[in-house]
Amino acid sequence: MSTAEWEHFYASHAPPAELPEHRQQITDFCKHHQPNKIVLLTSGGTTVPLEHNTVRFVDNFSAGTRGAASAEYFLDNGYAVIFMYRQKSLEPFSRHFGGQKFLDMLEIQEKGSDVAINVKSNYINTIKPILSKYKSAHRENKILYVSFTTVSDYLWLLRVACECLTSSGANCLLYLAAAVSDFYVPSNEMPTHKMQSGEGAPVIQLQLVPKMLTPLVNNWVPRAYVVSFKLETDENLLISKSRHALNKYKHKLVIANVLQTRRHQVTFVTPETSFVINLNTEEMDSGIEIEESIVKNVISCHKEHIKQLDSH
Ligand code: 9Z3
Repeated sequence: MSTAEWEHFYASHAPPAELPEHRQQITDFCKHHQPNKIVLLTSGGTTVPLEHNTVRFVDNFSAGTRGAASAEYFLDNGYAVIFMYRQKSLEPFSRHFGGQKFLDMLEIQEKGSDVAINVKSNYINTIKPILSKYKSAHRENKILYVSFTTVSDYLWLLRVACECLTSSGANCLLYLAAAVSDFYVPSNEMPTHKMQSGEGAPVIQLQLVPKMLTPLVNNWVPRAYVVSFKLETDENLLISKSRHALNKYKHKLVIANVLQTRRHQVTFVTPETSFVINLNTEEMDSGIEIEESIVKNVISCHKEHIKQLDSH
């Protein structure tokens, strides 16, 4: 993908209205945390609108579980976290209480006209550690939430976040777990208004989204440690495609996973090696999450990267 194609994408897609505000927030956050380690973590899927006044869009499966869980483990390990996530996808901490779970944890106690709502005693030990981590991350300004919805919002926000992070140099880690659409409908080919069924079945021509990793690795954050994720449904393609990505984009680590087994198995692929991280049934049943090991291993790779850059 040439630079021209890449720039063409930005030139033909208006930035999201909130971008200047996000730029300010990210700049302030980076300044506040310098010279400590900081991770830009992307999470959740992107949409591809089919109309400018969007009624319909193409989406993908990602709920943002990987990203939201990983953010908590980065915080546990002392990183400041820029959590760049798909609006309404899972968020760190609150992910534990989604759907009816939270309501099930509460009980109403009434004594005359006094009403109290309490956490059921058998849930206190579950809620307390999560709540204390949430409170301290917020009190210490350790996490910044910035959201996107469409693939073009995502690409704008990613570039701006990288621009703000350049000054963090090797202390910056990029953990690109979002499931970003490979295809989109170019802005100038989209109808303004809702497509009308009376006009017959629409023929929609999708185009390739330019790969952002080339400018990101080479120009935007050249000293950062960049980790991308590779998702396949055919296990036979997983390692070869990850190696291909490393060769093409020249970053340091691809975490490869298969859709069906992603909760309990991933493969770390570096230019020289590859190794598998696995959870067994017992570990899964006891509530251990694979993101804990993923983050631990990524952090030790990042440490090594900083050491190498410092010695040059
Ligand atoms: C991943 O592979 C993530 O691990 C998942 C996590 C999206 C599978 P969930 O959100 O799932 O926990 O449900 N993310 C990257 C997927 C991706 O689109 N990668 C591109 C590719 O495979 C490269 S950027 O080509």
